[in-house]
Amino acid sequence: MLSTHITAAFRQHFSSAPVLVRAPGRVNLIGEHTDYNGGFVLPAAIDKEILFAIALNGTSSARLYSYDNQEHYTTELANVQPGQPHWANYLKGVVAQFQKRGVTVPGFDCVFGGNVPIGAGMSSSAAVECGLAFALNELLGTNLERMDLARMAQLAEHEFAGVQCGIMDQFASLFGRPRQVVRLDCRSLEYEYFPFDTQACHIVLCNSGVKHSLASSEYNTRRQECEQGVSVLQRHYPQISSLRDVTLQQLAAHQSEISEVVYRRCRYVVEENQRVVTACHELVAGNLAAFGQQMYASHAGLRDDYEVSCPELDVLVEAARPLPGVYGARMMGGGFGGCTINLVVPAQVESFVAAMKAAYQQQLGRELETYQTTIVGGVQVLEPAVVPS
Ligand code: GAF
Repeated sequence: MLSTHITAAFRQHFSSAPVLVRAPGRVNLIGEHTDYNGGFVLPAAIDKEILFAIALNGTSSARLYSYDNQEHYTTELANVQPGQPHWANYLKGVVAQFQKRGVTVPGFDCVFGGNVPIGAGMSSSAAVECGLAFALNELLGTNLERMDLARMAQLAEHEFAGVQCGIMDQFASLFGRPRQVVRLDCRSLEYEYFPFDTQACHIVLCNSGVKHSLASSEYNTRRQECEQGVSVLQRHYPQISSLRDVTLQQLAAHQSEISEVVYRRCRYVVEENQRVVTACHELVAGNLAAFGQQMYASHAGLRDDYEVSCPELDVLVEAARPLPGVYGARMMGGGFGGCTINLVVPAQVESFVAAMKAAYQQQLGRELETYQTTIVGGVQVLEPAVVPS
């Protein structure tokens, strides 16, 4: 069991009894690239997780150990800075957020590791950030609210990983509830849970195995393009603060003032927000087929207008579409690789997985990894595993 391994590794590398914290990755059913546009998302925390064992160490350093990389990293807490791309940046970024809030972070030891696949669009980085933020909050007794921790984890990603992400991933990791998806209004930060029974409708992720190195820079570019669109529209509609406020009619009325690319980016976001709202109605009505149609439309927008898909993801969505028992499929997360998310009738999951693996092999000569996920609760403290000494 993962908790036994992480606790044992902590015992091996450090002393004292650690606090154990579990932080999940996430799926997002619909609402992609809407979070940083003040819009809606519909994520859930999943049974892929990062575990942390953490304890104060009486020094002035954070002594970190990545179980998955079998690698140590030590940083002086008086001088926490982002460095070259490295796993420690996500952790240092969180420490820096506590310090920015005036919290003195004393020396601590931390072992972390898990099974959220990296670069697969399941938010392994948010799980790392949220896990440490939650663990430090416990350890230091800072009593910060979960939403504060989500914001701090998001800022860690901005300032120490260089990705100007929205708040969806950190929110999902911290606010997940078993067997429920959650619609978040990313502007007001109000949220509503909706039941989602993964016994009745399976969530199957198909990992393209692709991770394009341009993903972070293209992500930041998309964000800037959306902001450009907003600034043009604000000249006409001063009340607009984000694409969330824009209608397709307003956008169309000022198309000539916006570059063709920026126009398409904005159109996608405006339509995607509407799709989340519609999809939630379908979910409440129990109409998964109609929900799935919104997913296909989301993928088309991400591919054609937002241009964050890639050939491998497109192959996976098109391969899924005609298969029996598939309600819907789309790329998930930031894009340029990672996974597609597929909603599949339970009785058809086995044949779905076999057909998808065959199609991916046949069309692209690549092995396909798939995961059936269940929806779990958000970040929590676990009972430390009992490890024989
Ligand atoms: C990444 C980001 F981290 C999220 O904030 C979100 O924008 C997502 O891409 C796209 O919906 O996961």
